[in-house]
Amino acid sequence: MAGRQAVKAYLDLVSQACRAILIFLKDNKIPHTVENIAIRKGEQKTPEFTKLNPMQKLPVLVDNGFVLTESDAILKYLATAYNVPDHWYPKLPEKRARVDEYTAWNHANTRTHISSVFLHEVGFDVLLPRMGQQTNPEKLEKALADLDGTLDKLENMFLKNQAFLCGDDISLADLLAVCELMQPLCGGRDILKDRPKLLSWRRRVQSALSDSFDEAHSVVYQIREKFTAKLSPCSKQATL
Ligand SMILES: N[C@@H](CCC(=O)N[C@@H](CS)C(=O)NCC(=O)O)C(=O)O
Repeated sequence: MAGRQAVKAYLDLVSQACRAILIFLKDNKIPHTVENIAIRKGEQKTPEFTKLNPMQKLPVLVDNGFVLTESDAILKYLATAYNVPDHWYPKLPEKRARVDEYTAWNHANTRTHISSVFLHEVGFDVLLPRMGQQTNPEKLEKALADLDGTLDKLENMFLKNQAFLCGDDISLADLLAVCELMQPLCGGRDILKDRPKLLSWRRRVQSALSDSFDEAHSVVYQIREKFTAKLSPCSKQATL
């Protein structure tokens, strides 16, 4: 848009929600700059960042002085304020409502259970030691069982026999979901490996997003390498 400044996104790509924002910006060629805020260093708690977002959380978007938090709101704002293809957040009320239906459900279901798996497998020890909690195998088992129920619903209630979660084309629902479902890969865990239907869906989403998907997830692949190398007995011998 003529005369409009590039939007500024405050992100840490370890966060699933932040990756979704970056992919959306890149895929839709929305002019943007990224301010990296490292959660593991507590940079979201500095006085300067707290002024921007008193909740001390990422992501945050600033567009011409308009400050917005919450990934769901940010994605819907960008899809509405910028000229992006309609499939992301369709204007037709019923189609739009399907996307809203998933994104409302996402927070208390996919996101909650994925975060729990990630934190109890990798997050507390490797990335967030300053939170003072430790990974807990029992809590991990419980989180995995809860996640299994969520994946059943994702498959049977949302995806059904469609190509994408809300129909024939990719939408914000797929973007938020796929970034969540990639998170346990940080610990070397592919939670979709025994779910062929969801695996095919992920492949479709990945190819619809092309390079922006892998660029945003490169940090996940790096953490996975470090984490699995740490667990492997061969790598232990190699470092002895
Ligand atoms: N509902 C918010 C969640 C925000 C959130 O919890 N962000 C995490 C990263 S995924 C964060 O900034 N955590 C830092 C902290 O809790 O100190 C959204 O979707 O944007």
